[in-house]
Amino acid sequence: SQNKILIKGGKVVNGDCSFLSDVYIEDGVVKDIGVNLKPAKPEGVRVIDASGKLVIPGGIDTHTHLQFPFMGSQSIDDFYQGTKAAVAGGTTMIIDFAIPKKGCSLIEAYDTWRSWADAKVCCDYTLHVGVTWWSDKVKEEMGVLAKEKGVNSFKMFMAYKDLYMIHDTELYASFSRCKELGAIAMVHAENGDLIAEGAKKMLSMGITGPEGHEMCRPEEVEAEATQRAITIASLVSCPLFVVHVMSKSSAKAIANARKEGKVVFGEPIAASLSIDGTHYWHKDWSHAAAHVMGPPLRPDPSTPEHLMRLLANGDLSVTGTDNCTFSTCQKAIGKDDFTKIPNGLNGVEDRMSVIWEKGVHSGIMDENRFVAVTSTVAAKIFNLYPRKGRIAIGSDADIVIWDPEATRTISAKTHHQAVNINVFEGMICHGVPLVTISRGKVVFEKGVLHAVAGHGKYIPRQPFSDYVYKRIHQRDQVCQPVAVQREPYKGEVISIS
Ligand code: DUC
Ligand code: ZN
Ligand code: ZN
Ligand code: ZN
Repeated sequence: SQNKILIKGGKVVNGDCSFLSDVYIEDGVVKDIGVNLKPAKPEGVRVIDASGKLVIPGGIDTHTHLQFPFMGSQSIDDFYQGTKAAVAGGTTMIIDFAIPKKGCSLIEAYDTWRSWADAKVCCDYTLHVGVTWWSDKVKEEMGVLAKEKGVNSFKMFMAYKDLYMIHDTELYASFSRCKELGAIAMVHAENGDLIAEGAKKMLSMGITGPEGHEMCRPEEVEAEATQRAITIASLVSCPLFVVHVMSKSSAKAIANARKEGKVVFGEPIAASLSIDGTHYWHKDWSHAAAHVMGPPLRPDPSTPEHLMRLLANGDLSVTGTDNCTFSTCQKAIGKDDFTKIPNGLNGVEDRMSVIWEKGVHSGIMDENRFVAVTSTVAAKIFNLYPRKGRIAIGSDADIVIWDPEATRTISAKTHHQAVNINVFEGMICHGVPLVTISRGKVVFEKGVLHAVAGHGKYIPRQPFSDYVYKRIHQRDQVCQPVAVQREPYKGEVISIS
């Protein structure tokens, strides 16, 4: 099959600049960039005309849960369906989460997720690993994962009591360990104790529908946990990544921390940037339930545009989706009790178009910031750059030919995902992927998928020094605290027992 491709006449758009140029690809890698490129041996070279179009680094979705066993179900888009949908939408890399149950081995979770994903993925992927409990063994396993398995990001849950939640002591220990290993700490920032109390209260008031899901955990519950995570990370000087930023108040905590020079990154998701939480009050239960995710979308209708503006100005850094899809019949376990509805919604296919429409077409950000927030900054934070996240000589040929003016209407009837509902249903988006190239192969073209299970590869990542995280964040060095040198106390010690 085709391993030499010449993309002619397009505008190359990177996270920091755009220029008219051809791009020549061979054996999965960008070999040359320049005007009027002529391959030395033109035979066997496929030429793709990109005139009038943008040539962008493939999207990196920093947050998916494919075939995730969760809340008595398993998310319905598996690593094949999910990555097939990804490439149809212009995303060429996903970062999923290997999440052990409390008391279980992190390395076993990592191996399990690898065994699910490796044979199925249609594009490259890598894994964050969850820290859902704490012990010496967990600490040691984090070291093995970082040093031998290419994992430089660990996710801690401040919610999902009894299932994944850890408390401040364990957060402090796990953040310290991340710091030691040159890894980044990620948090699901919501106060799980307060959610449990709020849920009990809603149910006791007879509120059992999806609206209870939002009302039991208003945005201050997200903001409080976000602020607490920032405080803990700051005490141990660990870089922090706040996943799925859903609210103005959580975003504000992140923006403030960044202004103080703290290394904190915020990840709004496709859904929080484009739709609001009023759907939880929809009369059709299946419609309302389709939007149930943790943390919830916010009812304040000005939230999506607000988050988009913060993303444009650099207060927020990257975009994921939290793609974790459950069909209506899976969600229906919770038809009489919102606390049992499996949490999660779609996005892996639609993120790029949704952000183009709501971010670029609407005039909030330019094409370079679009590439930065959909690909480049993620590649930098997770140490994949410039292999990923940039069109440059030597980079992986994960490339999308993007039509900024064409439109498509998002619908569950035409999407490539397994799930039966699409939370972006009916949204008309400017910005359409025409051709998606993964590892130098055309995997999607003019609406037709050529994706092959197992084509993608696991991409290991190396730890970073502090300095690099600081550079990414443009942070100055902070002073290390030092103990006061003093005479030991020799007097009497009185204690009561
Ligand atoms: N939130 C979701 O909605 N789904 C998966 C896990 C999570 O934190
Ligand atoms: Zn989460
Ligand atoms: Zn609705
Ligand atoms: Zn998630």
